[in-house]
Amino acid sequence: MGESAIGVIRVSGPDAIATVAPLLRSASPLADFPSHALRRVRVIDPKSDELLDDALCAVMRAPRSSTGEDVVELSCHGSPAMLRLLMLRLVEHGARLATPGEFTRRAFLNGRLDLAQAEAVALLISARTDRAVTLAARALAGGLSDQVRGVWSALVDLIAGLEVALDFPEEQIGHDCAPARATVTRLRDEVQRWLTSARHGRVVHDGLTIVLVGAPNAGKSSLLNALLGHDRAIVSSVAGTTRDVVDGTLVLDGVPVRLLDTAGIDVARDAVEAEGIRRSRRAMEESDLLLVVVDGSVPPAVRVLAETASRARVLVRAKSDLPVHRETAALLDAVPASTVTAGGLDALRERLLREVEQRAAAAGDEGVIVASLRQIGLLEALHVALVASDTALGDAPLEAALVDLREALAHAGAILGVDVGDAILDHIFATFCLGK
Ligand SMILES: Nc1nc2c(ncn2[C@@H]2O[C@H](COP(=O)(O)OP(=O)(O)O)[C@@H](O)[C@H]2O)c(=O)[nH]1
Ligand SMILES: [Mg+2]
Repeated sequence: MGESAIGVIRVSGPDAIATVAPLLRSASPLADFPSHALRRVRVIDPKSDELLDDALCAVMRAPRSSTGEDVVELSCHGSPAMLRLLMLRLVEHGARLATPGEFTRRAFLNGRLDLAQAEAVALLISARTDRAVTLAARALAGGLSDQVRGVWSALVDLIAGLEVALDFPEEQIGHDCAPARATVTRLRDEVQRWLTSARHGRVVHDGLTIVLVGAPNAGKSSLLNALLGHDRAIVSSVAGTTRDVVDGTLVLDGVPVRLLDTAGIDVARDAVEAEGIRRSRRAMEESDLLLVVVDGSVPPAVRVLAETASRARVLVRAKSDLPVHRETAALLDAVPASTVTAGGLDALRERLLREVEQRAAAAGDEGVIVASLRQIGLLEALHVALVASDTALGDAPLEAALVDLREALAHAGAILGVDVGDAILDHIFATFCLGK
């Protein structure tokens, strides 16, 4: 809590109106307020009858509220002391503090949002770039839910059909696995596509970490400053100037990219430098991409090149304004750049942009979805179950395929937060009226 223009207190539950009413003085009683309309109220301390604030109040009646319950929202002035006093009085009148995420949880339990949408609320709040906001807003509007619900109902149809074929063989319904298998193959490929795009979406939301590595004095700190557009790291001709990890963030193609400057990974000359090098190595391990900086005016840093060879990396031949050393010039895939003349910096930014696109897909890509880690885990499990169902429908007995299909259904249902047992039964009895 901090000082702000407005501080909103939200009370939700069947007794919300009765709980808030004793704190308000208004032209008509709170219980008579029309739903979804703002009214000016005076807020008082019911203990002392002292005036506390001049505020706006809205009543949103169940079930047409964000939680599906009666909700009262007070927009007060943003004084932490006054808001704390109001909260205290509300608790004395029967309210309790909400647990983290409780409003969204109630919205889910009361059927206002499915689980995928409820999780999108958290993604929207934590989005750091325009692009991450767009993806989360799409998920909140039900983008992922609609897609998963499509798979879910296709699976219910399939399972229901196959169950009936198994349970009532005398009805001569029979079963031909070929159409069922074609459907499962289609679903499997569809889920595979979502997984790819959800992984892209995750990168858009979480961002990427790029670590600058290279020998001392190679020009790493100068490059960090040039890429960030301001002096973040200290640049000096004294090797070993940068001892701790320094970072800055830039946005490439709507993706937050964290750039880390390190001490480098050369042999340490003292204890502090050794610690710096240890931190550089840890940063390298946790990064998505290495920006390997090689001083073009001296023989190549063999050690650095060897140590980073197996990692995703972009090579930069720094100090390209100076005469190139013969051996370093042989590093053909290195992007030449100079922080003195700014030559090559645009090409380097372009190159980084392509690396980001590879991991996050290009901005404006309609297909990208953002999902929580839980949802990605479930999509992976759903995909595995669909692959198994697909194989089982090809050669295993129908019972075996049904086990895999039910598992797939459970994973799809878990994404949406649906209880699947009853749904299948409902569907069987609704669409297959066998009169038995
Ligand atoms: N000529 C030239 N000198 C550079 C360039 N970039 C950095 N330097 C110099 O190289 C030295 C080391 O730079 P620094 O960024 O501190 O390297 P670091 O140790 O890898 O972080 C400093 O004296 C810089 O002024 C460049 O593009 N051209
Ligand atoms: Mg440095």
